[in-house]
Amino acid sequence: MDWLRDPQLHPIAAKVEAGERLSFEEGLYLYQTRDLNGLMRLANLQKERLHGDKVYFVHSMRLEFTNICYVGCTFCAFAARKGEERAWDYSPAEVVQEVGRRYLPGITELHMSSGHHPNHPWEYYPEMVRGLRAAYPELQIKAFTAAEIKHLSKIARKPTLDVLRELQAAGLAAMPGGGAEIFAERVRRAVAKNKVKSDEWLSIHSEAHSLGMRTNATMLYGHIETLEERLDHMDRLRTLQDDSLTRFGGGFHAFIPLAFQPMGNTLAQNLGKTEYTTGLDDLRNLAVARIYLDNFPHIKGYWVMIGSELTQVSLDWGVSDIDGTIQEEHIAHAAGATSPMRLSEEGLIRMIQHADRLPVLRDAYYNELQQFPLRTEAAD
Ligand code: V47
Repeated sequence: MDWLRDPQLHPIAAKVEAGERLSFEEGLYLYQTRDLNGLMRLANLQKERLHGDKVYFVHSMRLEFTNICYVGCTFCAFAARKGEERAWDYSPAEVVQEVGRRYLPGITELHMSSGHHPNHPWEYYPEMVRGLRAAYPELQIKAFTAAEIKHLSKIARKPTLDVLRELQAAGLAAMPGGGAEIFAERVRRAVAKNKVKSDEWLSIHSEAHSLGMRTNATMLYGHIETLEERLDHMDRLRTLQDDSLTRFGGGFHAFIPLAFQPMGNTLAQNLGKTEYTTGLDDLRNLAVARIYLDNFPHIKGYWVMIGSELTQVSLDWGVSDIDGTIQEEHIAHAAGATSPMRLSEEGLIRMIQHADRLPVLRDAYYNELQQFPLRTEAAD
């Protein structure tokens, strides 16, 4: 451990090397240490213990079937009111058409998350999933955040567990991790007061896990939250993941920190904030997550929000998954994301190879579909 410059990291490093769990205070210290190189190496140790040189990506398509939303989260620049010129709202048949417009052979994951539309009847949702499964049986549908599931349960006047069961029967494969924001109630009240509560978000994921569905978890950081609140968020997820692993044999696939995009939303305006998160804040956050969330298979570096260059660097900071090709994305781009709308499969492979890692194409269930070689001397 002579590579650690911060002596206070020594007991923490000893635990990481022994595969032991960190306490809350130890996790918090990872946010405070100035030995960033030491932090990076600890996160990489943990990542390599789980996955060796492998880095996963997916050939994917994103679709937001409506941006109409009545919730009013202050960080959101995506939502529109009904009747606004920039509002869109696809019928189930139009959703199938839109998928057709964006379709490329080889895409396996269809990731959908959208606004809380005030008027669609409950039947709209299972009909959409069934229509997609019939038209594109090769697509695995990862859709509906826990916030949307809560919204559907109100519309359907059914418990969230029944909503999940019926969507699963219609063909829903997995749930994305959106809508988590920050669980700490102080922050949630300020940024997402009309949306699913923290305990509800967690219990809906627990219900999905009980049905054998795998889900993801996100954390929206870089606005008004403290470092304790970031770690508290991860701590609640670690506890739920323990429970799901014990009771259902599986739970979350990936944790995805979402860097706050500061354009076109009232939260940024009220804070007078125009800066994006800094690169080292993004990297530190990923590293802390990799070390603290010892029961999560993957930490995802989300190139849409932190850019593809930093995502490539993040492969040394604990990241083992870089999401996918995406095709078209509107939530982050509405809020000022400067990344491209899509990346090619070749681009993702090259990004991983040039970090001297092994690219692995996965599907929405994290089945390994194909491995690509490590970079050779001759590769560009
Ligand atoms: O739920 C909204 C967030 C989420 C902003 O599960 C913002 O694999 C930053 O959940 N700045 C949607 N974030 C995206 C999402 C996601 C992304 C990638 C992978 C997965 C997965 C899930 O985006 C929303 C909200 O938390 N968001 N506005 C903003 N201004």
